[in-house]
Amino acid sequence: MQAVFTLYGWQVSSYEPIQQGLINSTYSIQTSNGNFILQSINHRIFKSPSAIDDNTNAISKYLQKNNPNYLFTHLVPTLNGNTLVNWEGAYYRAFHKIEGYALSVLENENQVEEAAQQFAGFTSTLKNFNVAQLKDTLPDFHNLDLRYHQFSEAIIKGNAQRITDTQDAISFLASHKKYVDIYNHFIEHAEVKKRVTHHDTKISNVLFQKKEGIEKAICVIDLDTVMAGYFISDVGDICRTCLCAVSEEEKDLNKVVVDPAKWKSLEKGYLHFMQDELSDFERDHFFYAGQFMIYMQALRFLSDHLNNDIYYGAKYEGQNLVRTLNQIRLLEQYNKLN
Ligand code: GN1
Ligand code: MG
Repeated sequence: MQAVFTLYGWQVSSYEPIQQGLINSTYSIQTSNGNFILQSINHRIFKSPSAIDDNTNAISKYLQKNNPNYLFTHLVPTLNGNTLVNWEGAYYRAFHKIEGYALSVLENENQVEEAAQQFAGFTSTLKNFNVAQLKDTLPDFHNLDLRYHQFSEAIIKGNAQRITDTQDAISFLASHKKYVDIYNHFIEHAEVKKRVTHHDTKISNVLFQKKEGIEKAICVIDLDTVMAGYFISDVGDICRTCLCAVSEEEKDLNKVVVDPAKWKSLEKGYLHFMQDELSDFERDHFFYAGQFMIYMQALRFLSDHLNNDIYYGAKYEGQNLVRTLNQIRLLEQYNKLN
């Protein structure tokens, strides 16, 4: 890693890994010229790191011109002016460290409203940015039709023992296929628009700051999956990760409970910036957004469990099944809001 530091011209005093996300590896770097975040991109998943780099730079350029006060994780170039580094087969990029903290679960409604507002603010700030300019960093990432197809394959070709052991979860997901039909109908509708979409609005991707006792969300991070997309992706992942006091890792399903007050705050926070943007048809799918994302995540976790954890990996045997059962429970609880 020392060689990478040299490319940036950093005199590093200390650095440590930070637990951020399931996919990339992230480090906090302290140097004599400031603090940085260095991240290596998981090249097995993101086949085109340069697409991520191009997207981040295109948005960065747009914001510097049109909205320079918007707090954004602009990329830091190397001494040679590159914002993407390929070193011994690994890809790195760096950001200035923004002071703040991320949360893995939210404790109160104010935090939910703040987080939802930040994600909505991101899309609405970029409403005049030409979304067609963005590259697909993960093609078909939130294509529910495809995710269902992958699940259908996993329940045939996957680990036979695991398939036998998860019949209840498999049946549950198969019996809720209507969410796929709604998705297919939704994306074909004339009133549905593609916008700059974050596609990973889980709660740990918002930074918070506390000033004079007041907690505020200050910016969104983790922009690898920013692509053209539908608002249901972003609203959905906020629902998935903000409404419940425990995360997707929780094994005790009795703790997976959805808080109706947090739902109200989410809606208020998101619509604060997006109310005028959404069409009536889109607005009618606000609640569906949560079903869409929780269901898709359950499909993805179970498919991965059946495929021997090739995508997400597992720190312990059955971790992706734990996540699946958690998400199924979350979906059941979420549906009680309606
Ligand atoms: C992954 O790596 P991370 O935590 O940012 C995944 C998301 C899932 C999430 C579940 C590229 O995000 O889609 O919602 O895990 N990202 C990718 O925790 O697959
Ligand atoms: Mg991510």
